[in-house]
Amino acid sequence: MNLLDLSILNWTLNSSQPGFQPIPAEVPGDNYSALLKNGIIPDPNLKMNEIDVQFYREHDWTFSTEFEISREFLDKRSVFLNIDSPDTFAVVRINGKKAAESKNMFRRLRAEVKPFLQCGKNTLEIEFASPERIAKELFDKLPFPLPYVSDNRVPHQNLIRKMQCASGWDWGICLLTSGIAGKVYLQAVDHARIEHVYTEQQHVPGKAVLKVTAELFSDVAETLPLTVSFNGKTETLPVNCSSGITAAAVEFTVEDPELWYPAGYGQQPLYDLTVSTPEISVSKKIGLRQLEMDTAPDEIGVPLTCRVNGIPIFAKGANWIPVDGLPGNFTEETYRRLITDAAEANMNMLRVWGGGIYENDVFYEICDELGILVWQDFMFACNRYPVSVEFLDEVYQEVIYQGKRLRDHASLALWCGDNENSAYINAPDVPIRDIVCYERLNYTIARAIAEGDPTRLFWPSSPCHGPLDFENVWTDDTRGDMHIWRVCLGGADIEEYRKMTPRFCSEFGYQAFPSMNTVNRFLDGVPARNITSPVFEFHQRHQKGNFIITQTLSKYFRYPDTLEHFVYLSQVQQSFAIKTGVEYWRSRKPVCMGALYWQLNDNWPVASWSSIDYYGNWKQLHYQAARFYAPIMTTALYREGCAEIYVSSDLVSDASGMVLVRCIDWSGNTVKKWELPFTVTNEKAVLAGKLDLNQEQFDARNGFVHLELRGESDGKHCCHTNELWLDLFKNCPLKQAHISAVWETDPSGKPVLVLESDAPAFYVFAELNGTESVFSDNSLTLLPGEPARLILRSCGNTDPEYLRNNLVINDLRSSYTE
Ligand code: BMA
Repeated sequence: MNLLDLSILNWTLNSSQPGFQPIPAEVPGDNYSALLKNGIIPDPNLKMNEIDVQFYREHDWTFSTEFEISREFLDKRSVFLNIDSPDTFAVVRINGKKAAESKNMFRRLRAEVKPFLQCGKNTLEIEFASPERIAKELFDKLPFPLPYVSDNRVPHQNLIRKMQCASGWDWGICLLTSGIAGKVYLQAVDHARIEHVYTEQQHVPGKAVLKVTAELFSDVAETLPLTVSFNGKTETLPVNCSSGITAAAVEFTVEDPELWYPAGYGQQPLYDLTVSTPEISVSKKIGLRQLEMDTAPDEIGVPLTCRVNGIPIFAKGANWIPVDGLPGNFTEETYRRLITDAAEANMNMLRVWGGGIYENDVFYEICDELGILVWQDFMFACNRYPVSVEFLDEVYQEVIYQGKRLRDHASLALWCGDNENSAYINAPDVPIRDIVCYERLNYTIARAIAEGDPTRLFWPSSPCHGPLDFENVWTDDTRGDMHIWRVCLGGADIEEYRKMTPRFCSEFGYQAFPSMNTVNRFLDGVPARNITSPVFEFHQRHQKGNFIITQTLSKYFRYPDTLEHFVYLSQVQQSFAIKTGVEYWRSRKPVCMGALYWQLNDNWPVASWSSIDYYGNWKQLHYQAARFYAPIMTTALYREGCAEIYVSSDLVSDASGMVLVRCIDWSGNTVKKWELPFTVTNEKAVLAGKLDLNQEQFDARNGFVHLELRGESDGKHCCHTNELWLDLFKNCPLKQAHISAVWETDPSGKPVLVLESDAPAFYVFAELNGTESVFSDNSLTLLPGEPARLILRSCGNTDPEYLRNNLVINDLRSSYTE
């Protein structure tokens, strides 16, 4: 045994806080998770408990453990300590002596520690200095002040390499944790160790060549055999290591490779790769594909189109933030649940946003497996950053490390310099020094990633138009990627989304409350029934968040009559807003080739832009996303009394069929219908027809328009349904529907909810009171005589009586009184 996994040991946590008694802790894990588990602090996610736990961040924290070392282990030539993601200012002591240190959560600590070890019992202490104190010390030494984003509750976190949203964000809890977020082990070797394994792919028709590079570290000159296995072939080569890093490479040719595709475009075959020295082995799964981001200027400006194996991909997805306020809760189970939820909503891309973390390996492994492309930001967000030689060197090392760590993931589509930093330097009052500083940092990142992963596009910033092109990024929709915040935060109407066609929209969002179950959980017994009560406002982190929700509600909807309906309607509104943007941009394909809404998930229970709340409930938006991101979609635009019907397809093969367009009155009778034939390719959306509703004297007083697409592609049936509203929701004389709900069981034993309505009912939403639940479909339009069957996909309680007694069904008309 030459590997000692330190995470399986018993660890103790101590603090510089006077009188603190050591407690058991977990590694990987963090101080707050340990305090919570030991009953010392209340759950910071509930009520306003977050306030009471803040002072812990002022202290230093020491994780310690003891372990036995055998003579055989110690007799090896080298013993190195590995700590992935030490968070953040760590000093490692072995048997009381300082053995290593680290100051960057985004790097791996690796250090030779043999001189500090002894045969038999050893002690290991990892002491983390208060990130608040260190940031303040760094600030005091700055040659000129650097402002930080106002959402950060702890100042100067832009000066340290720690998850930026740990100090709070406009959706985030502030928990400035200390701990270890990744693997911790000791490894003893007689020969060189493997530092990195990475690959590069070359494709010609019918053939792929994979170059595998291993970087070995040795403290002496030596020769050792390196064995590389790929696709059933094994090569062994002698490597002449010099002292330090030596790179060795070997190539494999794969005839007729099974290519990897993003979800919706093909399968995700993964080939096994193993690289071994006689002592250490590294395994990876490799997806063979040709991926490029097309940014070649065109007649409009600059596109940003992802092509995989030559196929242009319309990127459909959302922004990803850290899954929890506590790194101790970054579990594989949560990653799998959320990425599967993304895939189930027909997404094919997630953007790992720059205020969080370079995600854990398992995140990218699941994305490879499910075909979810990753837009990877470097971890800089909404801030100005230092440009001292020391800071830039730290960044340089971080970027190379992350490049080499992540580049083999088939899902990884591009690297992006930061989130919105470039947009911040473009304000009219920004000093020239800030611009120079920004460009220095951005250039450092660009140079480092060219070394760590030269195989992908480096996109300087999100949003930007391209290298050194940051002008008018909020308004110019002809070049590169955009963040569109003038709807929601800027107060513009939802229809504003249709006044722009971004080439790629990497952020746009709308706020909503989390589900009532989540609200009840965070209230935790507080008898608040009002969104302006302190505890509600506490679980809203954007200054104008609740104001925007209520203001827009009164613009578009009849004001809801209860708290439950308020929460419900906020989700209807959110889903309507995002649907409006996405459907319009898809109808403009290929001018627009990507829509990633802000944001997929939450890191605590909060009102936010997310489509899945902290406890896993899908908001209406997530169910609607499955529809507006469907592989083939029909949508309608209402202009000057006419309905323009579009079809947009991301199916690889051409599709054809017809769209049945019906004018339906508020009682559910079809008063007029058309059948519009269409043929559509993956290349371009089409207009299937333009219908003059004025001529039919049909408007919102009479009813609404229903679209039903039926077609065929590659011998397979495809379908999609949608509606067109002819006025604001509040101006439509909806009929009160009676919705019947019956529970049945499907052949596999899963509960199925059958819903039927006697009049058109909109945004029909089923939930279970008291338990998180996810259905196969939800947020429905029910037409009389057309029942819907919803499979209960997951729920903490499936007891038939519980299901019967706790079903809550809302629909648009029931959310208000006349
Ligand atoms: C975007 C993001 C985040 C922020 C969100 C909502 O710009 O990059 O910084 O949380 O807006 O305001």
